[in-house]
Amino acid sequence: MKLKESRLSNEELIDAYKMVKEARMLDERLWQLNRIGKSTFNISGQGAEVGQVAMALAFEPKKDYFLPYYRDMAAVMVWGMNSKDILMGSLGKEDDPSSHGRQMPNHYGDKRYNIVSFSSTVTTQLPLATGVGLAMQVDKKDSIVLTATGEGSTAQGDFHEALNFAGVKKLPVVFVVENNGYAISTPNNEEFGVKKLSDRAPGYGIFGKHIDGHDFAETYLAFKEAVQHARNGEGASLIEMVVDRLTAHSSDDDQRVYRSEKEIAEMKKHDCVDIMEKQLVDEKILKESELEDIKNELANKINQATEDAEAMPNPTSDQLMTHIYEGGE
Ligand SMILES: Cc1ncc(C[n+]2csc(CCOP(=O)(O)OP(=O)(O)O)c2C)c(N)n1
Ligand SMILES: [Mg+2]
Repeated sequence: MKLKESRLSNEELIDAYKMVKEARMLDERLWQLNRIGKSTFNISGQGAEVGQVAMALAFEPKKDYFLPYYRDMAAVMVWGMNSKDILMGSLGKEDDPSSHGRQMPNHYGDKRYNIVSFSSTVTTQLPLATGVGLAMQVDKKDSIVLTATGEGSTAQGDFHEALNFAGVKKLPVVFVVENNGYAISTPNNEEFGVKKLSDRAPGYGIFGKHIDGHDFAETYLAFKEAVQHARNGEGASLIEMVVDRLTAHSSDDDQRVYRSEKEIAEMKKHDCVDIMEKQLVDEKILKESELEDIKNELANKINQATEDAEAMPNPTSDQLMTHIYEGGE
């Protein structure tokens, strides 16, 4: 679909693109920091930024809740976190809003924006999201809940428990499965027996949709529909969003061991960021030179955020047990 079919204004589309590009460039910086030994780990959303930004823009950050997973950097940035916040998490700084440097990098959480912290144990955020949805329903609040996971994680029992209960209670929860083709080295054909994961939605009595996360407008409109559904009291949704994983699973593996050179090269030919840039130019929303200006602006912004984050204090050993439990010192 054309970007303009999203019915967003040119200004809104340019802002969306800036978020996509900032997330991409920030992730590249996180890889550099890892490779020079300044951060311990990185797990990337490269290849999912367009889908994530389109998805998050369909919600009302601060009012709505988000229970993300580790690849959701672009989405948490739409929700309110900035580059310095993310960098402080990766560098384990005391002022890291996710966990004051106690969690692994990429484990996003931010009370200011209703982003709920999560565990490394995959899929555990889904039953929690169902619980937040139940709280919203019981308290008669208008807030709705977004939660995300990978497709491999749908094999966990938590997935079934969360969707079943959300279906029974008609809870205002939007479940997104970011299908990037792999669970570490395990490909889709060894992960599930259905054609599309969204085909499972009717089994839970909820709304389901399969979308291409490279297509900004299609993604935005699908999430708008799911959001409307939840706000109308019609219950939960399961959206399967097809994305790519342009990098290895994490900074600790090399995907060339389990994916062919040809497959990786083909995937890189349809990089979602390149697709969005081409659409912006083709639809005469931005000129090539303006894309270049945005890139330079963002490079300065990320350099400044890196400098600022590196200058922040590290946690000290006498604070080891603080920020671990709610109400703890
Ligand atoms: C319960 C559990 N089992 C295994 C792991 C190890 N693990 C971490 S990420 C991952 C792959 C998840 O794949 P997918 O759900 O497709 O998400 P992706 O990383 O591809 O985005 C695995 C197996 C874990 N963290 N938790
Ligand atoms: Mg996956």
